[in-house]
Amino acid sequence: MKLERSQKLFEEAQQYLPGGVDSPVRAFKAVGGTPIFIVRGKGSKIHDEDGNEFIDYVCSWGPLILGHSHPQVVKALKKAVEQGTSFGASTELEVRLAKLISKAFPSMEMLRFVNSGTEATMSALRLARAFTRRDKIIKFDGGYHGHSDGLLTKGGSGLATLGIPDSPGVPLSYTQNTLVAPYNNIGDVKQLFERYPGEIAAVIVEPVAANMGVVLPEHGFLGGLRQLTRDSGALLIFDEVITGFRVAYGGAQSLYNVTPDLTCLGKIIGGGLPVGAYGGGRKLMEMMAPVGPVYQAGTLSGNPLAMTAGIETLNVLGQPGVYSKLEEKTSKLEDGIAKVASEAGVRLRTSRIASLLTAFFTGTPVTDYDSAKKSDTALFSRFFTHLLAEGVYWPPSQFEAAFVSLAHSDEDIKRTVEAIGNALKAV
Ligand code: HOZ
Repeated sequence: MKLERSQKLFEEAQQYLPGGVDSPVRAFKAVGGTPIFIVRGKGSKIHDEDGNEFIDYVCSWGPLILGHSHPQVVKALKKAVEQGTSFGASTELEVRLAKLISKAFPSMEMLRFVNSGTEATMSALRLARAFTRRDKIIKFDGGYHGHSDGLLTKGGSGLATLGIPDSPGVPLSYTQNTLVAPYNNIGDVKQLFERYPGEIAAVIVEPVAANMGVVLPEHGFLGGLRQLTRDSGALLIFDEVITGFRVAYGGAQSLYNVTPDLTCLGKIIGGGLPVGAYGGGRKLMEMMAPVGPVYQAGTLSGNPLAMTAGIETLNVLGQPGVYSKLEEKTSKLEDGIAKVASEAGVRLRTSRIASLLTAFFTGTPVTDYDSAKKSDTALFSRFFTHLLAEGVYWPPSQFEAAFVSLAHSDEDIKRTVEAIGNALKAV
């Protein structure tokens, strides 16, 4: 595969952008080789600067659940762009998207739009601390909630990819109120509540962990968190930035039937444009300025282009049969991976919910970050490189999720399984 243009651009990019990228996982550091520079995407495919075509399983890390450049989204965006790109003032679009979200997530009676998942989780925690008048929070080892200071400890995603446990530049005082427990371990969470009675403001959790690879909550884990938080006057925050509108229209909370106090969303609700949101019950949300005293603001929040892409995306997702189609496609992919892995004699375990999937290169069950880390990352790197050469763009880290979109055809899945089979034989 020719990668001359990407190579040249990557060299040039490194002169101006640290590591040549604007987000670390894009740099292929965990897998080696040259990051591809993308020119365009259509449906399930992306095309790079050298004219290579790839079946895309990154899908912009989730938002492109309809695939790239979905005609309905593009048409609406073209119209919206002509009306103006940003006003720093309210539009009807914000009300329309908020209504759609609130209907899908009844726990979000009110919400506030922001520009990223990072902003959503950071703001939700501020609100939780203000509401409870407590400072400490609990997060989970390998959970990733964006890069705000207080959450940059024992994180997944790029931190896991690069093996960075805690980032320098974060004062100790910012993280000393962040308590960390292993995912799926309700006993340890209970112990933290016992150790710090009346001090914990909130538990923040990805209801399905998706930044240490996909790790499903074990039976009783989410319900246990709900019970512990309720009993101790703390809030439960679901970070559904990845799972929201992905694992089901109503997110993981609808699938697992556990209602959080606050929900953070991102990705899909902007249809590929920068967006995030946090929301919860009216009483809680009315603590936000200008109604209440908790401050949070943003010039581009509720941006008309992001709102437009979000509305169109949710309108398509709200049609009957969409989630069963996604389920069907992804289960075919998962079954295919299991089959070719066994044929190739490679120890590999898939972990999947709906159209979110990770293939862990390990023979032991993955239930938390420690078990995810048992994966053979060197083997994963070789797998990734072979797969790329076969025309499949898989997430460039063992600790990320692969995303299947509605645009992935049966032929794409078939070709992908063949390519994975070839890659597994080669490694
Ligand atoms: N795990 C991240 C998405 N939640 C990867 C994207 C990024 O950090 O650039």
